[in-house]
Amino acid sequence: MIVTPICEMLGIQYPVLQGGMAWVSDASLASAVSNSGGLGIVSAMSMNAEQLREEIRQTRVLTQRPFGVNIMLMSPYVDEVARCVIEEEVPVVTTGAGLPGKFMKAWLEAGIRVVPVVPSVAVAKLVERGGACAVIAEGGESGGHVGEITTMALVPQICDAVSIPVIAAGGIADGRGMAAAMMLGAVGVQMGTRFLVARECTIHQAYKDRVLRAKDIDTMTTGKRLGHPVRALKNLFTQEFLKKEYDSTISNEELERFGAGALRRAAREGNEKSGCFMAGQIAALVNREQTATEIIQQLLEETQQVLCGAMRWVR
Ligand code: TUI
Repeated sequence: MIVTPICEMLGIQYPVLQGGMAWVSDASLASAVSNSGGLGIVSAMSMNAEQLREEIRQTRVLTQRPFGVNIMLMSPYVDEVARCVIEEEVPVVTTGAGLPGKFMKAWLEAGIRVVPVVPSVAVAKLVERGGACAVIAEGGESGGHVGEITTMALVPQICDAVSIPVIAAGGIADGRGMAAAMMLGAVGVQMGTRFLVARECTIHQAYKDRVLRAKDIDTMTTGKRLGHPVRALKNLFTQEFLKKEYDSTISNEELERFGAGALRRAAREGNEKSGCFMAGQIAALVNREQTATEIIQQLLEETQQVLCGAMRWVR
């Protein structure tokens, strides 16, 4: 058994969170992870308040256990979904791609536990002062919108800088990664890429197949020029995007337009040419479709084994 302070804080059995992935993290995946003892998270990214409300209610039909909602702060619907999580009495909110300051007071007054994703020490300190109960330190190995610093460098620095619990994310997909994160001071992990291939994950099979086949050097980041680099599996889309990114005759607006809808095309349509298959650098380690329960059980067994063997070289 691995029990850490975030288990009690979030009302979960195991210190494992499922990343809130746009067009991916729906009621099916989130409820499966929560039913397996982790914290399932519904992504509000691609939804307006009405759609999110429906997804939250569906999650509640499928699980009695706590779950979270991830609010992508760059979402055009951010204000209405921020209100929706209060109305629906969502127990945990994670945030990404920005600073949650504007919403903190209302969420805390509603009794919501807020756990922001942070890419740097400065942002971690800021959200701690703002009332976050924990932070998710996400390294640049992650899929999707990424910061600069690697998990290995980021987690211990954030652990030193804040006194709230730190959850590690980015490049973690098995017990070795989870044990390593705990050695760096984290008291839990968040995984996205590993849960992409969960049986209960409803994305197109072509997306899962691409993750299952991925090799170590198969991801890349694009979009640095726009201020929000995104890591995804290399394909025709990322190649074309990169070409346009380095072409100074193409405006930022044009580049944004080219990227719009690409994640939906990957996740819902499995479009190999014009889809953006966001995934982390650890995709190469993910080579088996499993249920959420199998993923979490295996992860914890491996972590326990690694942690118990940690004295091996100590004389
Ligand atoms: O948010 C993510 N990952 C994401 S969001 C997303 S949807 C998207 N689609 C197209 C373009 C851009 C996004 C796909 N993947 N992870 C959490 C995360 N948060 N990573 C980095 C940050 C972050 C960055 C800056 C958090 C706070 C922050 O504050 C500083 C500031 O300047 O806002």
